[in-house]
Amino acid sequence: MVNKEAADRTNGRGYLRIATEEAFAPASLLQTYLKLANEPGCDDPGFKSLWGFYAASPSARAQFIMNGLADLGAQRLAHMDAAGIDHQIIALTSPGVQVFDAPTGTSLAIEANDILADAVRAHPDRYTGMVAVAPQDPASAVKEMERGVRKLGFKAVILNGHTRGEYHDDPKFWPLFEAAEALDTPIYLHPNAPPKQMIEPFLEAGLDGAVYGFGVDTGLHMLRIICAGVFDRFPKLQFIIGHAGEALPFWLYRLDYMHAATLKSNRYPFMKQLAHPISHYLRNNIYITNSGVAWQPAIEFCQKIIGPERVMYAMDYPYQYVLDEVRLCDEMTIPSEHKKQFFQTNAERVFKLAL
Ligand code: 1DF
Ligand code: MN
Repeated sequence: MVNKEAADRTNGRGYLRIATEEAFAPASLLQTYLKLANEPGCDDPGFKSLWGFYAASPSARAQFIMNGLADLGAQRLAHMDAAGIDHQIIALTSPGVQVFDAPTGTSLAIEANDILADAVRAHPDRYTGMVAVAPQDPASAVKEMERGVRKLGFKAVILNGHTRGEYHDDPKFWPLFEAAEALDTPIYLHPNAPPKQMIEPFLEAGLDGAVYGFGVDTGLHMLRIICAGVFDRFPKLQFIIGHAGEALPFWLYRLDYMHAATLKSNRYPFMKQLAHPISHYLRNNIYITNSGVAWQPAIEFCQKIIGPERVMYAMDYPYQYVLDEVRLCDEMTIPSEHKKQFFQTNAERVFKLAL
């Protein structure tokens, strides 16, 4: 429906700006992160590197992020207004509750979801929530997904990278995928630092974080899920990945060629024949956001490779709160229909928004 009021709300721009990978964390959880990162027994070097830094550093960047994460009120809204962001799709920051033991993770997910739900109820025109879950206990994770979608009105599920060193292509996690498909709710596969078995060469070069490790690990994780046959089993399931598709669109030609060649030569007896080439799943089961990549060549390339109906805007607040990036995206020299899909209508459809 095109109503006049909605047109006015864009100040003549012609589209609302909906940011789709925005983060929050209860202040108490951030303190729990700090405690865990400092425990000698903490067996997750990526977590130590990430939260040992942000939760303790006096740097302006860390302070801004810590304040921004915990605030779901006036400060966040003022920052959105200053950047011209009409609406945020908000998720519990990485690694969510996936770093804890199962009972702790399960109860912290419920607590975080309740806090986010209160904020969404207070500002339904500005915020939409994603459900945090503890895949450590798949059965309770499914229950929390159902509660999040049906009772709290959340519109997606957030998965932050590996769960205690395990990737979610493991069949024990497939009940989550079955539930997401049944609920018709997309899963945002958000980065975390690489797990212990992968992180060492990243860490020793200072490249484990958002600079590179996040993207490498998340691209790998998405590919593992595709190659395990998850979308053949759940063909309606939709994932969302950020950071211009974690480089997968750029790799797509080679992925299709080499995956087929590897299968054909029977190199790995366990490797599954898929119903389609990898590119099919990118074009039918995966949405991409430009979180952290306010860069026309990358955005346009994603639109060209997987379709303008599958590429959405994200700011990655508070990690990349850069006002000039919104301007850069506004000024992209792409067809105005594609820009409206990018900033507004794709997100409205994917997250079932009624703004
Ligand atoms: C960072 C970046 C941290 C992103 C994040 O969550 C995050 C960072 C802990 O810069 O350390 O979500 N990001 O998505 O780019
Ligand atoms: Mn992010």
